[in-house]
Amino acid sequence: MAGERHDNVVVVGAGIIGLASALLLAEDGLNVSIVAKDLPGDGGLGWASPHAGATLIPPPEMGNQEMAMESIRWYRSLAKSDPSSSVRTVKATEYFTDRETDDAIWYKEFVPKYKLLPKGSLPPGYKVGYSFETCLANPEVFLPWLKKTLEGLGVNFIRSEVKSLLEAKAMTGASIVVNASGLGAKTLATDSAVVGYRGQTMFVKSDYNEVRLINGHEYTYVIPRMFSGGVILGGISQENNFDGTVDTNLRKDILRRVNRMTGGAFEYVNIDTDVKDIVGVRPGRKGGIRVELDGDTVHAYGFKGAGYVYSFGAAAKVKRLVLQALGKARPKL
Ligand SMILES: Cc1cc2nc3c(=O)[nH]c(=O)nc-3n(C[C@H](O)[C@H](O)[C@H](O)COP(=O)(O)OP(=O)(O)OC[C@H]3O[C@@H](n4cnc5c(N)ncnc54)[C@H](O)[C@@H]3O)c2cc1C
Ligand SMILES: *[C@@H]1O[C@H](CO)[C@@H](O)[C@H](O)[C@H]1NC(C)=O
Ligand SMILES: CC(=O)N[C@H]1CO[C@H](CO)[C@@H](O)[C@@H]1O
Repeated sequence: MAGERHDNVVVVGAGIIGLASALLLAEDGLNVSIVAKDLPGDGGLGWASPHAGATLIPPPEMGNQEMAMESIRWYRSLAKSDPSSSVRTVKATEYFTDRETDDAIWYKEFVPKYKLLPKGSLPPGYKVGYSFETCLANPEVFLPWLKKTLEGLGVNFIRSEVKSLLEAKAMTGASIVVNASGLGAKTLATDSAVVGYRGQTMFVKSDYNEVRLINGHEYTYVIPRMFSGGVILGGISQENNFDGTVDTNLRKDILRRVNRMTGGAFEYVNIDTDVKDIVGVRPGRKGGIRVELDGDTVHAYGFKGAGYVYSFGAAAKVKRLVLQALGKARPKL
């Protein structure tokens, strides 16, 4: 253990990034508190994490590849050690309508069971498709599982909306603060590059048990939801739209796209009676993910549509930076 129990760290935010960071810090022996206005078990538009799919398909063009791989390895191991967390390995098929080859797909070398699909087998209009094995979680189970695990490690949860990171430090007597506030970073870190991307999906009953996704100018997916008897159908990404009301017209559009992708697997769905809508805003940042040490603050935000993909890799980096900051802060004997 590199940390010592008397080293106090406060994490602002109880989304997947704050929880993952808190877990790795607490496992390292640090005294961790979490201060957040939204906590596992809550819904609402104040945060993104409960509304996610949540599957681990890396954005093909984004950087931070080590971070994604480290995270996927962590989920893979949890899927084996504790299935009650809702984390599972799953077959995923990814399609593109706007690229000709899989040449630029960096993770084809990393993910197990990668297989390029013959062009002739693809749905009409699709140019590239491949399948591989990855992981998924049901946030409604996984976030409370993380909270319980953290409480078991002595992590203290405080429900509070703070006006500054300094306030969170003062509240807990912490020497280091982790900024994992998602869209809150816009005000807390006075970062005007923080941007919200509205998503809308729908839950439907189904025993469909694999992930399918179009990841290009069209954003369409099916993601199984463990322990719920159904799947999430999506989606959409609307920049700087914070509208929490359901756009009922989108249901029909999503269902049409999903049926095209799956060869009509969801034709039985009646959009007026069979769906439960989900709306959430993804916390993005122009310029990409920020995991950075800044004095006695470790920033960890800007994960947009891939917070689960990067979570435990980001948390590992947060931990390294916290230990680095503590090393600096410790008096030299
Ligand atoms: C429809 C949809 C589908 C998605 N699908 C996927 C997917 O399949 N795979 C994937 O990897 N990602 C997916 N995402 C993205 C993912 O949900 C986000 O990237 C992730 O949840 C971001 O986590 P976070 O911890 O940074 O922020 P959040 O989950 O937004 O958490 C922010 C935390 O900070 C707290 N906070 C903010 N301001 C303050 C303040 N002033 N004081 C105290 N607390 C504060 C909040 O209360 C909350 O606890 C999806 C998102 C949506 C909306
Ligand atoms: C952990 O930190 C809290 C303050 O957030 C403090 O009350 C508690 O005594 C600390 N525990 C240990 C073991 O140092
Ligand atoms: C307490 C603290 O260190 N807060 C910092 C959070 O991040 C912003 C932006 O980098 C800083 O301005 C704050 O000082």
